[in-house]
Amino acid sequence: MDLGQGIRKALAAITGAALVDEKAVKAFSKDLQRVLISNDVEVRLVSSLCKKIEERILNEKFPAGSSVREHAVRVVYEELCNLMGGEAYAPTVEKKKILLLGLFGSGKTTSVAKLAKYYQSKGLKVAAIAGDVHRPAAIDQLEQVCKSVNAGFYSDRSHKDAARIAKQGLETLEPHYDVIVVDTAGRSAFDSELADELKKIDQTIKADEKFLVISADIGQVAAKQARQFDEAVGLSGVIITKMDGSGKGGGALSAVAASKAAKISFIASGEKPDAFEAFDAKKFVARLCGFPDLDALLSKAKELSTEENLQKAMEEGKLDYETFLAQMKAMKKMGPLKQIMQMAGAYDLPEELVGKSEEKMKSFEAAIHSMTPAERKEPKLMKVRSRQERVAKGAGLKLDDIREMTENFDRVQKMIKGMRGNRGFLKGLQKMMPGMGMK
Ligand SMILES: Nc1nc2c(ncn2[C@@H]2O[C@H](COP(=O)(O)OP(=O)(O)OP(=O)(O)O)[C@@H](O)[C@H]2O)c(=O)[nH]1
Ligand SMILES: [Mg+2]
Repeated sequence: MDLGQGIRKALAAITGAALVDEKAVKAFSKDLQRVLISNDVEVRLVSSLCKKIEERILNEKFPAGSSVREHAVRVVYEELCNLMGGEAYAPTVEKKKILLLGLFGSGKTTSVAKLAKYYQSKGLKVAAIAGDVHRPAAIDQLEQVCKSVNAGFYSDRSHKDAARIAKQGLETLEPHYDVIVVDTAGRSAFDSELADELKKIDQTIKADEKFLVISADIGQVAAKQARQFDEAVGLSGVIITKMDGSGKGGGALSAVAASKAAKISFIASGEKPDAFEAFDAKKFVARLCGFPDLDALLSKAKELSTEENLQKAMEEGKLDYETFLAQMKAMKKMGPLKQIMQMAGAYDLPEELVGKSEEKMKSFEAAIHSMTPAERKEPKLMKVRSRQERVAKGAGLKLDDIREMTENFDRVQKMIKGMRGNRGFLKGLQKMMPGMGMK
């Protein structure tokens, strides 16, 4: 089971219980243990976490005016945040040299594109140097990656001295670019040869950031890797990739956090360059628990779309047919809709709602254009059969199409309301997520 799904299911023992008593808390704790262990979180971390959660829920005083349910959820949320590393990483936006390290196939080269997009979105110019000299194909791969995101690229296929290439690359690129990422060769296991090569590159280029790239699917072993690389070259952060495909992401994150070798800087949850974000344990856990991360959603929406209506609808938690249309259009533009919805905390969204085809969108659009301004503003009106018939006729559609649209509308509206309606839960999160517009 997906970690978030498991946690939300376990949480139901508390949020859905008639009485949050010792029995309910113990039942929750047991479920949570099972979920975390199946996500490869280290057993000792799990048992101390669960003990602490039980202890705090049952014994800690909570503010008057809040319910024991809210208190319990807050405790779970806080303790999971601690497990996943606590503080958020805020990458500095300035000129810098980044060295990427990691074992074979961990996602280094792919992460170059992601980092490039990330820093480009902050207004910096990014280029990469091909420091993986052992495989010619690796140089081609990086060149392609750079092209795909409009990043600068440097390689030298005439020799295999990675440190020298990195140095020459820097001299060539530094006058023209702000952020320079050096991709390096992986190895199947950490050894002294790899450590020496990385040390040499690092001494030559004097990297400002050294990111170890780790695939989430190694789970808790990530801690050992982080320690080894940190001892060898000194890490400034860890990038955990493949959070999407792995059932061990929680294990990897918590192990790296517990190792104290380095902070988790970024997480990647897909192959595409934009499936990447600076790691913030609070946001991550909020999402796992099913709290909407409207903040991330809004900033993503802002980045990708100028549809102000969408933001307004999200901010106000209110939807009419105009905002609905704008929202659907914006979502199409944003690409992988599911990911966006997941960012909004709507993890378990029915597929048919998120995967609307272009054709369907067009017919919805035609229908909305056939509505009167009053109908657009007052969605209730569209429940009336005679209105549905008129709109269907006007838009050249069947009555069923209109029904489908109104049903979809209701679901999206319900979802937005749900995301914002749970004020009890959200009160405590307000401070953490400014910009949610909660009162
Ligand atoms: N699903 C998923 N796949 C990823 C992610 N990051 C990387 N991959 C895939 O993992 C594979 C290896 O990625 P690379 O970036 O080539 O890894 P590398 O560390 O450069 O590998 P070497 O250079 O061989 O050491 C590729 O097929 C990527 O598309 C991710 O976050 N999610
Ligand atoms: Mg590579």
